[in-house]
Amino acid sequence: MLVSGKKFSNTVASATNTAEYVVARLVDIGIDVSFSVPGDFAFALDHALISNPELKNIVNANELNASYAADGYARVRGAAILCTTYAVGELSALNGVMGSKAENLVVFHLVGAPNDAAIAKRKQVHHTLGDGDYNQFISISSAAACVSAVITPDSARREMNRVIREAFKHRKPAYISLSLDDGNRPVTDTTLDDDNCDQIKSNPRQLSQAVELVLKHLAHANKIVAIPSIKLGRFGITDKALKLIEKLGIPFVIMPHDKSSVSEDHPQYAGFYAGLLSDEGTSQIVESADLVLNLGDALWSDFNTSGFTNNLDLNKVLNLAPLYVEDKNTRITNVYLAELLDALLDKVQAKNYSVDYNKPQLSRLAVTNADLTLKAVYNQLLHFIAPSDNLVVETGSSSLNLPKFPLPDGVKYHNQTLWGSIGWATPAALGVALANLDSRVILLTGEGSHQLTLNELGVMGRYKVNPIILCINNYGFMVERALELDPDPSYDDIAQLNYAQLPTAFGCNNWLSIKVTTEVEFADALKRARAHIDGVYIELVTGKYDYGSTLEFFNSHLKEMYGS
Ligand SMILES: Cc1ncc(C[n+]2csc(CCOP(=O)(O)OP(=O)(O)O)c2C)c(N)n1
Ligand SMILES: [Mg+2]
Repeated sequence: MLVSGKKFSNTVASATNTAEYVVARLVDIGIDVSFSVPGDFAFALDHALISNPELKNIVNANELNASYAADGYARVRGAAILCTTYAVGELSALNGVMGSKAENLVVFHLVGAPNDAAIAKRKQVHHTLGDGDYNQFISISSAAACVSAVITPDSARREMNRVIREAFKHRKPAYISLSLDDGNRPVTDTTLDDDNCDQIKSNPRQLSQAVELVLKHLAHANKIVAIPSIKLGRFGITDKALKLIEKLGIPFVIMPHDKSSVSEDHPQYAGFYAGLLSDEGTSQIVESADLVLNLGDALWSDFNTSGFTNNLDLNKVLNLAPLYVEDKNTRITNVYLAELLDALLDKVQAKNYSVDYNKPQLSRLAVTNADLTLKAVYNQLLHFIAPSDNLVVETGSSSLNLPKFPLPDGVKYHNQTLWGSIGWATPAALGVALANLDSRVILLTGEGSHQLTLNELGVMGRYKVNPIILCINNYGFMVERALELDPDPSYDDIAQLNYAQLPTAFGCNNWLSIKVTTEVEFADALKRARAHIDGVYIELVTGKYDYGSTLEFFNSHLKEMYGS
């Protein structure tokens, strides 16, 4: 199954037109929520979204929010539907869709286009530049996808087979354009629907070369350390990779972007690996290994390596990427990691290499009447999180400070570590919540980021989503203040809103909304939050220059951070 948590249904059978067919194909792979902003050129698609009996359509506050919400949903369920209108809608969504591309998420971006007759006659219709050129927006939007199609009634089945297969092969967004009049016409394409679009096959010869290469590396190494990547989850193969780690009997470490891919309570866990910010002893464990097994193409990016302060000889790395295998000399393509892991699981011998690592324990700080500090916020939050929670963390001081802390087993951590577009987390929390109705979503956001997309609160209220939102109000863009050479530039000051009043203003009925300024007030608010069944909004007032030690570290390593 392509998408988790849902049975294969057959809504394609009742599709009466091409728009309904396109939507039904996506519903039938297990997607049960769509995120959208309607528009006249998209009416056929919009109708299809609300008429499919298995689909709940969410009307977002704007297209960028919709794209972030789709991204959040896809993180949990494996794929999402985003629907926007021609040009003005689709272009607004593109930052979010591009983020999904960077973060390996399948988002089907459906866009309603003007009527074919208008396009053929190069008419000057709205949402165009008036120049009769109807290709430019398709080419811009396609750049945020790994596959794109202009669907027509006589290509719909063939093209949907192709689009779904490619999107799942790469685990990246797909762009689907459908004109208003074609959307309302019945499908005439007689190609058979391919219900096994996720059955991606390796090239057998290259797969056996890859197996040989990996076995050769394993045979020549004794000290082997694995690094499981977040992409394992995206490709639905975390369990297989963990089985390999267990069968080999080798330690594994986790980098910031890959946080919560595998439990930090696993007996073979050997720590948080992030350059000079690594757990004590973990850098030594990784960097002194004979072989580092990169499972799923974990990135050696700026934030994964704490500003490139790791000291790992990359020649020792064997990268088992989702679609290829690479060592310092060779890259073998057309190898699908799911199949490679299966083959390796049959063949590898235990290495039984163990290391000394003591997981840092998070002591509980005493709660006093003192003004709230970031340190107290993290400490209380980390003791508050329950194993079934989904923690959505925004870019900014939150995402730089938080990954270093151990998380309870079972907590799912979501962050846009590579793309890092502020504003993502608030709508993404909506998407994560709708994807996972049994879990409580905790959103940790800075107030500056929140300002970009906070109108999505109204959507949360409308659809009765009940996150616990922690909005840190530190009087501006603190992460930037911390990274500036100029200590206090005025561009990091932002409008001061009455954050705790937002849920009421946005119509979030029965939400608990509290502004806290001291440690004890925060502790009390958290207690009430867990017991409150509707949404909770806590504004946390912390100091304007209260950075946290991680940011101080980044500040003192700015040169490395920017790659020089
Ligand atoms: C879309 C976008 N615009 C600008 C930035 C640059 N940027 C990164 S973090 C940040 C400030 C975040 O401030 P806030 O959310 O208040 O968090 P704080 O660091 O203050 O806790 C900015 C402006 C970005 N990453 N993405
Ligand atoms: Mg801030």
